[in-house]
Amino acid sequence: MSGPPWLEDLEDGALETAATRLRAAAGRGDLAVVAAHVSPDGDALGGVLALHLGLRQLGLRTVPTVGESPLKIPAALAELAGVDDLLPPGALPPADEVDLLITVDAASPDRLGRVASYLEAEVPCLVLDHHATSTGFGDLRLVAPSAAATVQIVAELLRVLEVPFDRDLATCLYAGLVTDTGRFGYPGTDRSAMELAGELLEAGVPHAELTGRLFDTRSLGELKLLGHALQRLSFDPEVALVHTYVTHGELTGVGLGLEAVEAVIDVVRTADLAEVALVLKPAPDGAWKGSLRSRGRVDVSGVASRFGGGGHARAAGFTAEAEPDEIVREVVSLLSEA
Ligand SMILES: [Mn+2]
Repeated sequence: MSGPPWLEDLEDGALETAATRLRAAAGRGDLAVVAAHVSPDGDALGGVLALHLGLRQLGLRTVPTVGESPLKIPAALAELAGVDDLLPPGALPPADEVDLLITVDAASPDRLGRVASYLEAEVPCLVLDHHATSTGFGDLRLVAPSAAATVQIVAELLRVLEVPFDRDLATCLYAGLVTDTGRFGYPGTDRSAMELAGELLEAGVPHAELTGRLFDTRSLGELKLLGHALQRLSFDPEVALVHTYVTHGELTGVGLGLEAVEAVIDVVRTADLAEVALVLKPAPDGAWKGSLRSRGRVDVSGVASRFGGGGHARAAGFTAEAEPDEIVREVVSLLSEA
């Protein structure tokens, strides 16, 4: 069997170079900070924790982190092995004590939050990612836009390093795989993703329990928030855009943080007539954050990038300093140009 097709995206020998460097770093007892993007999803967090668990076995000292504080881990991911080792940015070692920064699923330095300061301090950086919009930061890049999930790249790197997938490590990888493939429903899902899933199941991943927690479990607050968002759902037939927003008051009213809005877009985008879905949520400084989803005909990363954001063709995000109705008008106008 040949390797996964997305390996073609990597520069020749990059995987082996990364493995060689990590082995050498482990031999020296180096310290590596392993960082997910802020507001981590299953792919980012699962990838970070899998690297943390796996590279530790080689002898590398690893510090898993997310560059934001307070760190809010989605409840479904809170039981992954290694979660308790995550350090908040304020507790991270100073740059002169860190030998390597490893970033997971982050397309640009600003997605790293406070961890980006290591880049400014010129700490060597290994990038693992699958965003086509990756900005090109880092010294050694394992970036494969055709991979369905970053954890596939993590798994391949650990395989080259001959790190065995035990149940805990496999569960971290699986959490990323099942999240970023949309339970193996998104178009990026290919044989290589399915084969990795099979291998991880064989390693003992409790997949029914994990996917139940990830996809079929909501708090009452989340359901009430969904109610608010659906109450004001709007549809623009001209550009087949379904859109809504969630206010700060609604979030505090149900005792939830901004990360709870992620689940809203997953329901809103199921609208049958919609090609594109947009959900806005309040950003800290009076601005609004937009999440865009496309059924595939429209590349929403293009729309997001016009606001200074980014993402994938089918899922992208941005921040805008305008009122929700103005942002919607702008999105409609960008979509009608497309
Ligand atoms: Mn991802």
